[in-house]
Amino acid sequence: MVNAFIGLGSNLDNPKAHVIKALEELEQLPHSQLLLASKLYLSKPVGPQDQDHFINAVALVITELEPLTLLDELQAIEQRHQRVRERHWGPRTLDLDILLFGDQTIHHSRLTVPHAELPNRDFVIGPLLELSPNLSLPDGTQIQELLQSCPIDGLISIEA
Ligand code: A4P
Ligand code: MG
Repeated sequence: MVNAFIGLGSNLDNPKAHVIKALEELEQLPHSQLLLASKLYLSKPVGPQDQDHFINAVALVITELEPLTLLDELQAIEQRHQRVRERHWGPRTLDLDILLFGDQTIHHSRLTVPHAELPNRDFVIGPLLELSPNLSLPDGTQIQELLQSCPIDGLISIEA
């Protein structure tokens, strides 16, 4: 069993509802249990600025799935939310990213773990710290330390 942190993001078509629904779907992941979910956060878009703010959250699941099988499951959930891939870092109904998979480092054509952008995104670091203040990356970096190079900027926690 491995603890996996999953990032959720949406900025299209009632983003809050997409994220709440996705958290419910994470409860149904096979061979897994949803342990914790962060608050929902309103965040400024990273990437193209001509798009709406995002709703972001992070979930902690404990799973027996292999990392690529977990990715398949998450992509199936994205598909159910009519996820269409348009612009890189552009608007989306639902984005599910594997942020951390235990203390594993994975370099696969379909999967990079820790998520490559984790250290640069306050909307990931903030909820990770909410769930697990002493969390560290596989290389030993404390998540807390990431705040020095990526301070929280305009991240607002909202009522679910
Ligand atoms: N992939 C590789 N590693 C992973 C991983 N750790 N978790 C591959 C999930 N997928 C991973 O992803 C493309 C491919 O990445 C997948 O097929 C998978 O095999 P995608 O989400 O379809 O593509 P994308 O959106 O073009 O790029 P990317 O880099 O995944 O975008 P991100 O990093 O997900 O960023 N601003 C705010 N405020 N909040 C956001 O949530 N999100 C994005 C998208 C941009 N700006 C944002 C937010
Ligand atoms: Mg993604």
